Amino acid sequence: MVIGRRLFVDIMSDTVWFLTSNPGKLAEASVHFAELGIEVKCLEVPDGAIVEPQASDLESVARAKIEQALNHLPHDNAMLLVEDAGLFVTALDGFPGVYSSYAYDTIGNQGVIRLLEHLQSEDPVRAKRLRAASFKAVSVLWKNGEVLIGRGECQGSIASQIQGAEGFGFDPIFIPYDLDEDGHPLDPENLGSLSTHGQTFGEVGVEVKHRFSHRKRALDDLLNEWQNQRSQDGP
Ligand code: ITT
Repeated sequence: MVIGRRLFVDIMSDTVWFLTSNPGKLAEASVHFAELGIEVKCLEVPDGAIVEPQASDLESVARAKIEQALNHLPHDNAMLLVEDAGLFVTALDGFPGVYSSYAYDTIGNQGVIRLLEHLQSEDPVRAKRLRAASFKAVSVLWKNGEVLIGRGECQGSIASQIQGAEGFGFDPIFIPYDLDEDGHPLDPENLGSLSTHGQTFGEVGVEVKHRFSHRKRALDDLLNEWQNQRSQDGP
């Protein structure tokens, strides 16, 4: 569902404060909100002010961060955005998942590739299935005490080597599955109307990544959620 700018501005002020230490996430959220005429600013907090809990799901982490960040908003009507994301590799039972930051900082992209070294095939479709993974994101938006939650996923596979220097984090090892014209991911044996043609997110750049992105999907889901609530509440 496309949310029009007027409807969006109706619920939003023209600035969203994003609590993140990751400039790549900030840049991607900015692309999304710019389409709606909304500016995204980074919410600066003192060092150590936010403690990321060790939780078993992305939503709990994002909610805990919202609670802690509220005190740092510039004014009472400000809107706060928090997002927690991770890479879930099927053959590793979803690892690194909620441990993605830790895994990225310790074993890095090369380490993930090493963990999947034994999963190879001459057949490219089978190789993609063996190395299947998805990015998941949960976005939480706080506005005047109301909390909206959106979830997004991007399915794909892990490349056999690091490719590209665009983006951030696991982008250089993640190849998204093609999408059909409705934006749904296709099985790897099918060609879609939207494709990176085997390139990783690290090769295609932020604008192309955005069209597949778990981050964009989570934000779209959040806004749809808000609209559903509004229609249930009535005029
Ligand atoms: P925050 O301050 O917003 O928490 P972060 O970098 O810790 O920033 P996450 O916890 O959401 O962000 O992400 C966990 C890890 O997954 C981290 O190493 C990210 O670089 C990586 N990651 C998240 N989204 C990604 C994406 O879209 N592309 C590549 N890597 C991503």
